[in-house]
Amino acid sequence: MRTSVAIIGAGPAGLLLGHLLRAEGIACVVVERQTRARVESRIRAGVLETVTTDLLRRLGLAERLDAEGLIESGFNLANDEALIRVDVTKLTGRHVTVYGQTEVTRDLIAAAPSRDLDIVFEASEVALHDVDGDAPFVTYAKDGALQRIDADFIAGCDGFHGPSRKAIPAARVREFERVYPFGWLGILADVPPCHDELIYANGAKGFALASMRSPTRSRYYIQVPTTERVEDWPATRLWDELEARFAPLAQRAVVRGDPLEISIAPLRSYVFETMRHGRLFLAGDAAHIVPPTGAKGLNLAASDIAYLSTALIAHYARGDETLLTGYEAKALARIWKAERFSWYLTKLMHRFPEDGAFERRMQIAELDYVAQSAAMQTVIAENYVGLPL
Ligand code: RFL
Ligand code: PHB
Repeated sequence: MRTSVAIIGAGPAGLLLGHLLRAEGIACVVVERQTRARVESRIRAGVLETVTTDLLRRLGLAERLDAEGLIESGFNLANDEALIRVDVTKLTGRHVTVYGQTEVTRDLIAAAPSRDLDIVFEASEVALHDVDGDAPFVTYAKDGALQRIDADFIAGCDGFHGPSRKAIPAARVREFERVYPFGWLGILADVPPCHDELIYANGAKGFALASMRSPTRSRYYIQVPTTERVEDWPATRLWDELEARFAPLAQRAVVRGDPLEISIAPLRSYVFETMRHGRLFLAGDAAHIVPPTGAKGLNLAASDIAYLSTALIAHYARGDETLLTGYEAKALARIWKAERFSWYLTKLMHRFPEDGAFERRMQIAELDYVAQSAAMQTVIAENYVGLPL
């Protein structure tokens, strides 16, 4: 089979790119390792910047987002029992939207047939070939048969563990990484949230986050050592912990319910330079990871795709190569700023096992400063709503 752009991965990055290209009549195919059900049931991000919602709106795929998404005009940082509200709309004129990544993915997959976007699920042994030549191609196995897609370009949107990044020779690459000494233990449950806006709390027992998906669905996280296992955390233990953390901070009591999911996610900062090798372009988690503090991961995938789709469209519409040539520099400039903000907020809001009394006093002083300074709050707010494209 022959196409213009072979897209590897049906996460938010690959699906958005596929839709944006098809909207301009550019041929493309998305190749995904997992089943559709698996892709649609992954529970991840919850907070969307306008960069992300604007893309969905431009595609005419924001109907459910507009009906169900919660407009958030502020969020809270807590230092022990003191709540600091950051009024992002007052400070920036903008807002974020609470709408789960799961729902974004479902909306994009549901719309694929009517937009003539071909998604191949359950493709195994996906491999990239000749990415630095003139005729790159992708192979995969499906239902026992080997398939081949010849393309002008390959978009590696296959997340942190996919094969695309590995197709770039090590000699051309620089990697930057920080692994944090803790993870986030998360719970999702159909219970009303304890607060109308998110609370990122730095308490004596570490970080905790009260978030939500809707007025009837809550999402909570607590910081746990990387050695911890989900089996160590029956729901009752986790609810006890969340109640202790949020009772002094929240507008309402923490309501308990059967967990829809309990999981542990490790925290990492990671950037892979380069994002282009020949006719292969990387986007999203395939090229970078942020710790979830600040909710930048999905939104960075969306901004990469905003740049990459514009560049590919300019190539096909006008033979203009300048945006493709400039893709990496443009994407990395925004990525590094999101890396900085996620790292900053992670350091400010977590208890690091190696930290002593001095580092804790630094956190207290900084949070106290944030509480008193409109300038500091503006810096945090403009990063939280997302820096301009
Ligand atoms: P994804 O979503 O990982 O999608 C990549 C897709 O590629 C597929 N794939 C392959 N396909 C074909 N062949 C192969 N060999 C393949 N290998 C992998 C995968 O099955 C998948 O469908 O990357 P993308 O599109 O770049 O999107 C990035 C976001 O998903 C990610 O940044 C965020 O979810 C990160 N993240 C969070 N971000 C936030 O902003 N807020 C959060 O609360 C938040 N929570 C999370 C997260 C990521 C998590 N991970 C990665 C485990 C919680 C978790 C648990
Ligand atoms: C979530 O609701 O899952 C969420 C919200 C904010 C974050 C991370 C995760 O910073």
